[in-house]
Amino acid sequence: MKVKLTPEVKSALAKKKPVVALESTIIAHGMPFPQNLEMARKVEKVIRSEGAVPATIAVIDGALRAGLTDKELERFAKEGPGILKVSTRDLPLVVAKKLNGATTVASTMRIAAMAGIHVFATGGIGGVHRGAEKTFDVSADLIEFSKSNVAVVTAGAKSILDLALTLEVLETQGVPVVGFGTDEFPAFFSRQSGHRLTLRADTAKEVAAMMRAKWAMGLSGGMVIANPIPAEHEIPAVQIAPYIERAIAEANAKGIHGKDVTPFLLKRITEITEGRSLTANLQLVLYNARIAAQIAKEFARSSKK
Ligand code: PSU
Ligand code: MN
Repeated sequence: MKVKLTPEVKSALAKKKPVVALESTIIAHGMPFPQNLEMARKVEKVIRSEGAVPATIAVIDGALRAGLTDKELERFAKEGPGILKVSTRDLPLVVAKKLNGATTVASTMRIAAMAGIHVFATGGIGGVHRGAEKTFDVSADLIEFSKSNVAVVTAGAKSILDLALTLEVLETQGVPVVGFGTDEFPAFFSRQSGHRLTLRADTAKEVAAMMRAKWAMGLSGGMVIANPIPAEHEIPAVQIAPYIERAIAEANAKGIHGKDVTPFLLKRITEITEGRSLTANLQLVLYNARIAAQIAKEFARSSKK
């Protein structure tokens, strides 16, 4: 099956120019309107300003798509949760029934890899939820990291997750988690989590070299490029922790489960912090997009050799 590309993305890939994939669940389910639309547009702008081509990924009328028009971005932002949240499990349904779907990190990685895009910028990745020893709630994002050859630039993961277990699952699957300018796994809103990393890169060039080395030896699967939120925008862990605890307690009390857990927690944290978390979220996504564009440029340069 082919991914439907916009002429811009198609031409960039044919000429081996840098392309950065973006997900659409963050637009439809990760942020409220109109901040989600502002984020989607700004992220594309940042990637262009760095000299790379943005390719937002989604399923539209059953077609796997890389590159959306501004009208399509607007539609996903406005319809929000009215659009299906589509992880890898859900791809067959939306394709067969010719539906629209907002892709998560997992399904975005898969479609990006099918299109030949190897760098992807997002906010936070899914992971092992707290209490997973009882609920078995482990995001399909982690499973896809063992399959698709895509480097994902993320501000780590929100502490709605059990970060220690998330890192263990990634390690088991042989997924490199590379601290970008850090020795610690960042916790999304906060630069620090207390979880040490063993891999570190300080430049985009170093990341591109690791990507090349990994795939050259047939070690298939993705990489996590853990890029801490800029210091001026961070919300220290001690401040955000009680809000996260409260949101998780509410989710448990309401019996929220399955694919609704993550969107529910994201929404409640935004409400509880009266939008402060949303500002931090926007800033870290923009910064991830910038670093992803730089990595895509270095990776494209090395593939031309
Ligand atoms: N974490 C965030 N923001 C997000 C998501 C996760 O901080 O928008 C979204 C991403 O699309 C991610 C998905 O792939 O939630 C994970 O959902 P689940 O936990 O149901 O696998
Ligand atoms: Mn889940």
